[in-house]
Amino acid sequence: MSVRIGLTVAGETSPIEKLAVNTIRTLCMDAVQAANSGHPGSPMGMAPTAYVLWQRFLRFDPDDPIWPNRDRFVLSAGHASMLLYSLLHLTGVKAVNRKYERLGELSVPLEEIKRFRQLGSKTPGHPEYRWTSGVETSTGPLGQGLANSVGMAVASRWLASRYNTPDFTLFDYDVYALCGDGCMMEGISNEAASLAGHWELSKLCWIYDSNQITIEGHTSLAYSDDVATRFMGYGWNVTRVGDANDLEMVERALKVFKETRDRPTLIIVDSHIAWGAPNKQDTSAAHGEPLGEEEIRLTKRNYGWPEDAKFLVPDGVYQHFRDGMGKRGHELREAWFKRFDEYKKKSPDLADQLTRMQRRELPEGWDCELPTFAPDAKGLGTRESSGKVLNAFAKNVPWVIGGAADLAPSTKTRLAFDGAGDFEAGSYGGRNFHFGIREHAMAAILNGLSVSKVRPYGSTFLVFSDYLRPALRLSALMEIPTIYIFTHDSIGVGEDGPTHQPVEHLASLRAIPGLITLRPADAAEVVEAWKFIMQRQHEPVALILSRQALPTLDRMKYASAEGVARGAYVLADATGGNPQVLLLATGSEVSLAIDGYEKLKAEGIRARVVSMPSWEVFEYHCKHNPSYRETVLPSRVTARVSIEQASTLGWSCYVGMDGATIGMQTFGASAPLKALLTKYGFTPDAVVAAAKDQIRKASTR
Ligand SMILES: Cc1ncc(C[n+]2csc(CCOP(=O)(O)OP(=O)(O)O)c2C)c(N)n1
Ligand SMILES: [Mg+2]
Repeated sequence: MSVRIGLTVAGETSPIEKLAVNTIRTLCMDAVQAANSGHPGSPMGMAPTAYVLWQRFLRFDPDDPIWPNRDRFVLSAGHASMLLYSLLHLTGVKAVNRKYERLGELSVPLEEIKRFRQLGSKTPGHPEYRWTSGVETSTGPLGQGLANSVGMAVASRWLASRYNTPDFTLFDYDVYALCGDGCMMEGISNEAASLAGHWELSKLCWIYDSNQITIEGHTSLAYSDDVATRFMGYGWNVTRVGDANDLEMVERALKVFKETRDRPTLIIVDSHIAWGAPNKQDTSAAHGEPLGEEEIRLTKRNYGWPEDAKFLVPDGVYQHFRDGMGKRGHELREAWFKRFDEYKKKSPDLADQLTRMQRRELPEGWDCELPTFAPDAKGLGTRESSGKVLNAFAKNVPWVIGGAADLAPSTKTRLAFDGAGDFEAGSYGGRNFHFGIREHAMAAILNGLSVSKVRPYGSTFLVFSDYLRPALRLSALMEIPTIYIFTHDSIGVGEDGPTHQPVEHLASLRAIPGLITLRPADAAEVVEAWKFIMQRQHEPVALILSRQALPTLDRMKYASAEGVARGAYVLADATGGNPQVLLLATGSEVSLAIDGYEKLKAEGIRARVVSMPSWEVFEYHCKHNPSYRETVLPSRVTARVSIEQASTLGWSCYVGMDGATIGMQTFGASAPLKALLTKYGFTPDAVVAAAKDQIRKASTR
């Protein structure tokens, strides 16, 4: 086949390269047209850049897309998903299943490109982690991928620092992220870039598709940043490719990245959206809709492509990718595994850690040093007990790493044992991270760490979970076990007032599918909560902790905290197990429920206290043990009271439409906690009154 104009190249470009680039372009155009939905413009503009990166640089073995030392490619501009799918297809990336087993079949066969955006296809609208092998992280919400890539680049450094030995370099992978104007505008990318610069993450390269077009039109509508200067200010190395079609210029820029050892690199690529489309190039019309049959024909004519051919992969193109990226990746992977075999012999302990980490398994005896807490009426904040528990097991799980958005002294998340250290520029083995006041980037970086198979946690006040919610949502969507520690979990914060008192946050976190929220009641429940969390392989958890001290309950008198693993359990029961009223509570309100229970008991009223640290875990447990719900919440007992210092949204599910909910209907206020508890009705007397009222009403139902 003859190629008339494939690329306006300055240097010599072989016909097969032009053919390969235009195959990427035309697959994208055809798939979007067939789906009658999608984003053709950016893939058409960036195909040459992506081609050079994949074919000439990326160290990626298509036969093993989860090889630990592979370079990562993140498509932060997730709407350009067809670009990634085309690359996965043309390079022959193979599928792995959920158990990390290699299946031998293509991750994205041509039929799946033809089924772009259809139900159940491997080519959903935006790239989805754990669904399409070779997709390193789910992207689409702009900016997230960029911040994820920082997490991956952190992991590259951290793993190198911890696991490379003088004889063996196991980790030295690079992380590339491709982004557009949208990613650049989003706040999260600014936070993430700032951290990447601060940490001097030289293994990180962002490639900016500067086509100056977004949905509403030219970027000048809303954007006049001098991006290069901005990134230089962050401490990045900035380089520019003045013509996205110039393969050699792209190569030179990537070489500059490879040679830069002390800072991350931003490559600004001046590109044209929908390059080659005679009527749509450089217009926002090419951003998010099919080009149209006629425009596609004209564009293909421009490319020297058969005008009516669809989903055409010309002879030689697959082979070309096999000879380039495929061969390079395969050889590197083989050599790596050979090296790893030797490494296993010399450093069996470290090798064992890496193997477990990859499979999300825990070391033997990881929990052997967990503390126990004696009954104590004064007790301690669950943030305090959590800090102790975290330190006790993190010692034995070397890849548990994390930090806070400048709140570690308050969230109690610092790892304080010998050798924990701080992650810093040039000292990359530390386990404590200082994310600064950047909650959103913190969470997305945690996700980048999670997909790199270390076990990360991050912390802030519960009220600021809103600042990172988009990334937390993606943890759940990606089914990765990122751990969020949210302290200062209610009006219990007291004097800091309503700006710092979460109200609606619990309800809104519970609304995220797949996220486990856990709000332990005392130190014993904290221990059990952490045991549960650490065994998660695919679910993120929001651990909700109090600032204020909570009594450590006497577990000889009340039930064992092991019930946490069932999400809800009977903590204190009526004599004979025949309650008149159920008191349901979580976290700091469980001891209040107990106080109410004791008062009721003294009056001869039979109450049951159900501690309910996790709705999600309870639901999951009941699904698999259907009788358990009835054991805990007998349906014949309709007198029910829920007690939680938060929005009552959702509690009717457990107390019924006629049940009582003691919670927050408004924002809180600034005052000492005692005054707030009285003002908002969190007193034993209020619990007793509600319980009696419920019993009375139930008798008339
Ligand atoms: C956080 C977020 N906000 C909004 C959107 C919707 N959206 C998708 S693409 C896009 C414009 C992106 O422009 P650019 O990155 O320049 O992509 P291009 O048009 O060049 O392909 C917007 C607003 C989104 N995906 N994520
Ligand atoms: Mg753009």
